[in-house]
Amino acid sequence: MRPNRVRQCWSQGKAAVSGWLSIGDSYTAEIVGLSGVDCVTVDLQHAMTDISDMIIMLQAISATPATPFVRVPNLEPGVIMKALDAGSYGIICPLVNTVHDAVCLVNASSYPPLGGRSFGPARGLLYGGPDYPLHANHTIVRFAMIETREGLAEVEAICAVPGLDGIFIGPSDLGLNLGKGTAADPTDAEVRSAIDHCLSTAKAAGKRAGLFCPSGSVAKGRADQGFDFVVPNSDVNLLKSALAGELAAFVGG
Ligand code: 3PY
Ligand code: MG
Repeated sequence: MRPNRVRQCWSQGKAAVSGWLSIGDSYTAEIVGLSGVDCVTVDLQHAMTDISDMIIMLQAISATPATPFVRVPNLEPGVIMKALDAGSYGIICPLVNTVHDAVCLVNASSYPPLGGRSFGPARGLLYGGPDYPLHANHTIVRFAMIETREGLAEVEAICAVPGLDGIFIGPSDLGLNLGKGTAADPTDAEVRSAIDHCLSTAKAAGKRAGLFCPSGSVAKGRADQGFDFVVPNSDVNLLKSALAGELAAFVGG
């Protein structure tokens, strides 16, 4: 089976860097996949994307060295299985608040005996290779998103769920749930200590930790701190900030 570059980074002791696609388009997916990132995550939760967009985006990512991941819209087994059948090598599942949620995530993303994923790997076979069914369970990466008070309170038990590879922190939702608004101020002491607590809990359980970052420099700091999977912002945010910078230069110049 084609290897998962995220796991390859981890076996070399490095953090994996993922692009983040909010624009439902194959050309953008190809550009981000060729940018030098290890992974590209197609966002189905907040992005303007649907399942048909996801399939052509995964096809475009296949033409690049980056490994494709999908952030599913919710903890719905049918969508998780469809993303995997379409060739995603990783599932990032939002709003995992309980051990039961984490067990459902592992169950939907793993073939028996580990879980209850239904057989029909479709594009997974084309992207992964004919031995996909034999190796899918230990090649795919499963991240449970910790981004609520409930999830934070349960993080230790969630990290102990067998088959779960790690947790992925959503700083905006976490900040919102901690009463800090949506700005996800990275300097806020409570948010910072919640993020540090998630990281140390994941590490103590032998699990991986990832998070969404506002920039490459924040992502580098988080990787140095011990995070295993970092996202240096999304296509949409990067496009907006690059264009704002160019317009400011135009107006200023
Ligand atoms: C959050 O910050 O809440 C996220 O879900 C990041 O993608
Ligand atoms: Mg979120």
